[in-house]
Amino acid sequence: MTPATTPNVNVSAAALKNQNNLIPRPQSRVPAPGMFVLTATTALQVQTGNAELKRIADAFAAPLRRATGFPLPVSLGDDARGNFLFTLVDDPTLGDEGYELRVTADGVALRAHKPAGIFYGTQTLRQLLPAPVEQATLQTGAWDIAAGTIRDVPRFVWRGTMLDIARHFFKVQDVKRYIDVLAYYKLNRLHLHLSDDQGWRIEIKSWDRLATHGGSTAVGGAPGGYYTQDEYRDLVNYAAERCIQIIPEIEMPGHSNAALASYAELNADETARSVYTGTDVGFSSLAIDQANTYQFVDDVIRELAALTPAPYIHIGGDEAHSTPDDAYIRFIERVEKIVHAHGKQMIGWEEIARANLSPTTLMQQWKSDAVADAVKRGARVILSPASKVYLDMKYDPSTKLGLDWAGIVDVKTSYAWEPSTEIAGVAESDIVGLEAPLWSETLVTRADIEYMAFPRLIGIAEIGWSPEKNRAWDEYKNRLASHGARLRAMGVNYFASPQVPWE
Ligand code: IFG
Repeated sequence: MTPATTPNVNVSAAALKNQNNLIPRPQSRVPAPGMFVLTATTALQVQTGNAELKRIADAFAAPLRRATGFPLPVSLGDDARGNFLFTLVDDPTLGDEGYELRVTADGVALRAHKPAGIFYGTQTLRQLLPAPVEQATLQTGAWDIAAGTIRDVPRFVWRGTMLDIARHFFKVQDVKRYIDVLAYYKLNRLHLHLSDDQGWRIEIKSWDRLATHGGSTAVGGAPGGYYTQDEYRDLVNYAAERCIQIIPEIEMPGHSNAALASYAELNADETARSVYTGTDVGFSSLAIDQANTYQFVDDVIRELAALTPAPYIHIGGDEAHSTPDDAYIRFIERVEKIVHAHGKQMIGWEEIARANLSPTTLMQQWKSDAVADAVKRGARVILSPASKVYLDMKYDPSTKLGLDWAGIVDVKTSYAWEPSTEIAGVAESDIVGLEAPLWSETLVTRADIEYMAFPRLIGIAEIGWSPEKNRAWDEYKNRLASHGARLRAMGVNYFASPQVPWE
């Protein structure tokens, strides 16, 4: 039996292929001869005393045990006893999310400056293993990992997607499954659109009718629903364990019919609006010059801030067609002060750029270059160009789900664009990152969410994480093609776009 350290152990073609098909593409990857083979004696080891690393290692090992049938014990210790070593090192060049992964025939060494880097290294390890590793049942293997060194650091800090919970409501369990796939592709922000004209989806204890009445229905009269604060905390914690920050959005002053239907006194004419199940936009507005409007905003922001570990709260601000311009600007500037008073920074859709705001407020670009002015005043931007990354846009005219007001967004369109040149006057240094909104006017089930999100969101995750240089659709589409087997193994209802040579 040749000793396992023989350097010229052949690497299996499958292992090499997996190493070539990673998404997001790593910043640097140097293959080496040989491979590490997972076996019944493989043991994982976490440096002593780091509970978060132990949790990440356990979360990585659990699905591997299920698919391989191997015990894969996780122990604490600093010697090199285990052949899977997870350690934190003092290497600031790896930043908060970067990692270095070294694979040899003898073992795997995963190092990072922060725990999130170890988490992201384990997502890469999952992709280095064959697709059946993602199955929930025992598979035959073999479980080869090609040798080599990967050093990987993300390009943008903000790599996200938005899920519209307001037009249609989605249960915690559905959102958790969605989070699983987002984390697998190293996305780290999930913006939840929690209120709109058609629904209010988060319990606010000081204004309880917002959820109980404002959350009672949905577009087309579909069942309503809302998250209790405990359910919301559970979602926030689930996401945080997968290095995803939940960013809550409460829409104001427009897109506010659900609130105006819940409390008569919030309306200028003291008359509660009816709940709304259509899909028009721009017809609602909070009463800008009423004192109780700001009590409402303050109470909602206070309770939401207490539920939000992330440093940001999103206050919407888009399509306030029923709010006079000067009143809108006064309102946005006053709300920013309320958000700051509750210890959070503010995010708003691009329309808020008209107001005079703190440079810490993030502008979310979606359909114009309005943010270019704000950038001159020091604002930073989240890019969400509707014509590129609105996941509710149809893939092609025959797509049953979705809309097409921003055009048809096929898989290539959502990948073949470059953030640093997307908006004139908005350079790389002005961009905190990108986010792909998925509006749910036409989506009812988790399968609908997955169909519209995948595979486009996978390419967007690559744009957010991978280096700009050499990024090209003709190369990427072949890597994406190999992920069909992974998505199928995870049970994801993705759209098998004819633009991709799926395997
Ligand atoms: N624009 C509206 C959304 C939604 C969307 C559907 C923004 C910021 C069209 N506002 O996108 O509420 O209706 O594609």
